[in-house]
Amino acid sequence: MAKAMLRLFGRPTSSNTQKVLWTLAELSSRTSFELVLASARLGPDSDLLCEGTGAKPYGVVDSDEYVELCPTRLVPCLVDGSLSVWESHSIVRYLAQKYGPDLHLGSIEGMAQCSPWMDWLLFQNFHECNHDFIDQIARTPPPERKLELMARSYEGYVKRLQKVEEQVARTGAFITGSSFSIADIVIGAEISRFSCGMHRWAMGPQELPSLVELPHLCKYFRRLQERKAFHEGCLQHERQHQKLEPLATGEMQELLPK
Ligand SMILES: N[C@@H](CCC(=O)N[C@@H](CS)C(=O)NCC(=O)O)C(=O)O
Repeated sequence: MAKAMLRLFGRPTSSNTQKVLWTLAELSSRTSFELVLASARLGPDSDLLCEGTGAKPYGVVDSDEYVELCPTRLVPCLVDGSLSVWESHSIVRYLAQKYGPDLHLGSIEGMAQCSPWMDWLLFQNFHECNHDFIDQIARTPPPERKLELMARSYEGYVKRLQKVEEQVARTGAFITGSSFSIADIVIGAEISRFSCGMHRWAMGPQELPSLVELPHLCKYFRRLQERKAFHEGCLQHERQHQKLEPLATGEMQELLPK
């Protein structure tokens, strides 16, 4: 059967876009896609925020055509034939349902196991810590970073990730149990950002906070790295975004720097 040809508006530096890129990598035998670089905040001229540097963003999101596809003018947005889907978790659910129901455990009941964790992530407002964390660590010149914002974001992540630590301690494998699912994609993308940001922070000049022990989350992060699609769709983009060297073949990233 011919592969479905999709169009994804987004940027690989966006953790919400990475959730979709990772899902598409999981589905690569069934779908192909074209990535259309789009953003109001970042662009080709600079890896820092355009609003701070005057650099040109990718754009696209400010066009009349884009608002027809995505009323919020944010990224990501997926176009599949005449249908456009926006909000990363909705896109991930759609792709799984249409092209790979095994990613939601193969049934409506499976979706009902995955979906609450995806809603939980949104309701916990990971965005609150993710936003300042990445803007400060990866997108602000090092001497201008605000340590108090970085420290608050770190604490925000740790507070929220304690629930994931408890859950993967219980399952001993993935978020909903023994099988990988879309719940792991959306949560894993947040953990990837957190981990890469902490490694970047460790490169200085700001001192790291004292790091908590999250032993089950460490194992879970390694388990996710056994998936090629995680590397291709998410981790390698985030490492590049955070100016971390590519991992050598078979090399594993530790959750937190030593
Ligand atoms: N809840 C939305 C949030 C979308 C969002 O905040 N996207 C960010 C990137 S992660 C964005 O579009 N930022 C502005 C830009 O790059 O123009 C989702 O999950 O898709």
